[in-house]
Formats: sequence, C-alpha cells, structure tokens
Amino acid sequence: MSAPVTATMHPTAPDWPPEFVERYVSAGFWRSETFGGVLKTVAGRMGAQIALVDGDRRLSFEELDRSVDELAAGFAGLGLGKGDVVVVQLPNRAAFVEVVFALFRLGSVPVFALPAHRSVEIGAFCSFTGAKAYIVADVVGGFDYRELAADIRARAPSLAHVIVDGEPGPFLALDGLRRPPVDLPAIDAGDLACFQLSGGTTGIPKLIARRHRDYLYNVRASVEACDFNERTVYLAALPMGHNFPMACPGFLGTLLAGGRVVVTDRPTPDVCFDLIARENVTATALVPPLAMVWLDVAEMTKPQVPSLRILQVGGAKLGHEAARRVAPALGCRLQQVFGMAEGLICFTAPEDPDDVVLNTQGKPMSTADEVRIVDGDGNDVPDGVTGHLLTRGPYTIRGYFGLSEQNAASFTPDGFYRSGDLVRRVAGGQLVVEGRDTDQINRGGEKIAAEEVENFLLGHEGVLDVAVVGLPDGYLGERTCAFVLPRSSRPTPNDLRMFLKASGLAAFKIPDRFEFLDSFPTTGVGKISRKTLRETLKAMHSGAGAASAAAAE
Ligand code: OOB
Repeated sequence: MSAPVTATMHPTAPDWPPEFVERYVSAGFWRSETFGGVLKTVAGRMGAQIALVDGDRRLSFEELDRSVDELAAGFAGLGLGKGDVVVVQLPNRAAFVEVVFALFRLGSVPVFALPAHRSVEIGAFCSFTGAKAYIVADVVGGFDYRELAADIRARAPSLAHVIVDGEPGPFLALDGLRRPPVDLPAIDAGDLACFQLSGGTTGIPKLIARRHRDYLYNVRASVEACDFNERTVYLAALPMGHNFPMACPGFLGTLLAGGRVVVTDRPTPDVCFDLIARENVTATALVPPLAMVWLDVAEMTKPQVPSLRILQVGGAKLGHEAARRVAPALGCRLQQVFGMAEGLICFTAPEDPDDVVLNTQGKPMSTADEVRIVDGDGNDVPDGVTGHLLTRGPYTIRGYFGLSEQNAASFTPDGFYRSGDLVRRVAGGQLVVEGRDTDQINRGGEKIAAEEVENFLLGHEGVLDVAVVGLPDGYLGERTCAFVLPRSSRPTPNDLRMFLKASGLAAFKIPDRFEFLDSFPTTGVGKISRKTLRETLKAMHSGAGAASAAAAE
C-alpha cells in the first residue's frame, strides 16, 4: 500500500531579514530566552505550586521541571540532540507537556502531529524533515498507534526511534527513558523550537518552523492580551499540538505566566464541566462546533461552573447566535480568537463592548502586526470593504519550511503572508472574517485541502475525475462533498470511503458526501466551476435536483 518515505533534501526555514531582526530585538519583542530556560525560571519562582493536572496526577512546577530534565537526559542518551526533528503525536495528557519541554530543552525540534493524522500525514512529516524519532501513545480510542508507527518505521529510514507513552510493544517506553539530568547543549533564541502545521490548500502538508524568539513572543503577547497570570487555571481540551491551545495563550502561556494547566483528552461537556468545577478552571479554548455542543448541554443541565471567566472560541467562524448564548449559558465572557499557525493572532479584548465581542474576530494582538486588506489587484481597500488579508510581523513566518516555490505564491516579495482569508476591518480596528479565497475547507476548525483529497480519490480505479467542495453547514460551518465522475465501474460512496481510509488519510478528511455526475459544470475558461457545484448541492437540498442546477450555468 505505502511507498517508502525518504528524506531527499536539506530544507531550510526562511528567517526574517536582518533589519527586521534588529527591529524586533531592539523593540524588546524578541529576547534571548528559550522555552526550556523560561520554564526553569518560572519553576524557580513557583516551586511547589501545582503546574499540571491530568486526572489524579498533579505535578508541581518543581516536579515538572525535574521531569523535563530527566526526559531530556533520556532523549540525549538515545543520541537525540540539537536540530534533530521528532514527530510528536500524543493525545492531551501530562506527558505531552513533559515531552515538548524536554525536546525544547534539548534543542530537538518537535513536529506537532494531530492525533487524527494517519500514515499519509505522518509519512510526509518524516520524509520532509528526516525525523529521527516518533513519539506516540499506545492505544487511544481503540486505535493502536504502535501499528501506525510500525508502518512508518518500515518506510522511513531516518527514523531511528519510536517511543511509546504506555505499553511500548516492540518499541521504547517513554517512562523507561528517564535518566538523572545531564548537561544539555546551549540553545539560542534564534534556533528552531518546533514545527506547527499549515491547514494548507494543496496536497503537501506545509511545515511552519517557529523559533524560540518568535514563538515565545507569540506566547508572551497572548498572555498579555488575555490577562493570563498566576491565578489562571487553563483547561486544555482541544488537541494540544494545535497552535491555539498551545500558544494563544494556551498551555504554554498559562505555564509561563505561572498558572495551572488541566488537561483532558475528552472535550465533551459532561467531562469538562466536572473538571472546570473540580479544578476551578478559569479559561479554556474551543472550536465553534464544540462550543455549540457545550452550549446545548449547558442550557439543559445548568452546570455550576462559576470559576470560568473566559471561553475562547476560534479556528472557524462563530455565528452571532451561538456567540450570544455563551454568557447566559456558561456565566463567562466570550473571547473570539482569529489566528493561524503561520502567525497572526487576533483577540477580542476582555473589556470590549458586547457588539464587538459578538460580531468581530478581534484585533491583531501586537502593535507590530502589520495587516493589509487588499483587492484582487493588490491595492488596499478602505475600512468596511472586504478584501484579502495579508500580514507580517514579529511572529508571522516569512516562508514555509523548504518550499521555496510555494513561498513565492504564499508570500509577497516584501514578506507579507497571503492568508487566503477574506476579511473587512470595522471602525474599532477589529477584523471580521467573511470567507476564504482558496480551496480550503474549514470543517469545524479542521482544515482540509480540497486538492489533497481529490488526488487520493483519483487513485481509485472507478474515479475518472473528482472535485471536492465545502457545503455550508449550521453545525460544522462547512462539510465536505466529493463530486465524482465515475468510470464505467461506478464505485459506491462506501467503496470510496473505505479506499480513502485504507490509503492512510486522516478520517476528518474523508468527504461527508459523495455525489456522482456525468459531467462537471465548467467556467468560461474550461475549469471546473466549484461555484456551480456548490450551487448544485444547495439546489439538491432545496429539492431542485442536481441536473437542473448543473445545467443552469
Ligand atoms: C487556527 O489556525 P489554523 O492554522 O488551523 O487555521 C487558520 C485559518 C485562518 O486562516 C482562517 O481561515 C481560519 O483558520 N480561522 C477562522 C478563525 N480562526 C481561524 N476563521 C473565522 N473565524 C475565526 N475566529 O485556526 C488558529 C490558530 C491560533 C488561534 C486560533 C485559531
């Protein structure tokens, strides 16, 4: 089934031009600190205060710091060191935090894979980075990550170690690696800290290299914007590898502010309401579909969660109606968060009036964020007019890792990132997200590149051609539909689902619907008209039928 995974190149992480480095350093945005060092400083200050709660396991700052040193020593004992890439795919649990800080301290660079990723995605991360190690859990929700690891290991020659948190099977047990602390290499603030992942619009999962200095600034600026401090108790309910619950301010921000992180791998309202009550959680972050489930349940069960002060919602657009329900249902303030793994983060402010909190996605968090909203010709549009969002700043990358060709398309020559988002700026300076200009589907915060799914479906013998589009959905924001032109042996939707699953594609990328057509509607220049396909779907829903809608163009 799977092709070998080989590291073929020496990709580089684009850096900021020297004049910007100087600007950000002299303004104090970038400091000479590293994540590993900052944790040690905070641990020195917070000592026996509890830093991390995972079920019955409670780690003080001292204990966390010590545990991180022991794991870092264990990783070093395996031969891992500065600059080595390690794919980390763990569910939300205390070990996630320990592993990540141990790698930071060692100067090894984690790639934050999501628990939902499968062999396609993990194989691509390994081949692209030449990863030396892959860290997984044993079995989660019935899925055995060790089997996935065995498949990857067989195809990725660079992968020297598979490390398992739990029952290791044929691999190394994470806990067995702990060693007394050793001297670790000196890490510079300009060294790579980690790789975040881009939602992307093409088949290649793009890697976003974050350095200690810019990612720490991301964290510090978020902490300041959200007023996180030693009294903050943050519930990490979204997958912790994602930029939002990691660094905006997320678990990193909470710990670096001296607050407490409570982790759960079950983001359901019943589990989380109990945790919020038990641990006096003050803040958490959700994507809109999850927020809506919490709201539905809260309105019925009226949970006692008086400690909760802020519910951050972001990753996809939160509808006005859902936004309005947050304060009455949960007794806390809503904070809208519009961000991207590439950098720019916008927040509504705690003191903003309701109208702003309910109807906008907030303001860029840094005074050094440069935002341009432009028309199709690249000219700035006036406030109130929707245009393409371009941005650059002290924590927005200047290019994807090792993708010089794509970088020319995704970044302007003067270094602005073309986000693909369509936004308008309102009078108070906040942004309102109106949509996207690319073929990316945002399925409740999970980003799906239409092209990636299409490429896989084209590999099925019964598929002549295919177009994947997003269909508006009240709950997820968008669902995916694949329009298929079948060959004479027409596959069933189930055949195609099973085929995608067997190909090793993450489950959230498998289309929700399949529709079979005899021909595609085309645009004036003969390209497939995705717009007409979307209208076709809407017409089907309203009962008008596919054929008539397709013929209408
Ligand atoms: C976050 O990061 P990514 O990289 O998974 O996705 C970024 C994209 C944005 O370009 C935008 O299209 C969409 O997700 N998005 C939103 C949104 N927040 C993100 N669209 C509408 N409203 C929002 N509030 O999703 C992310 C990273 C850090 C913090 C929060 C979200």
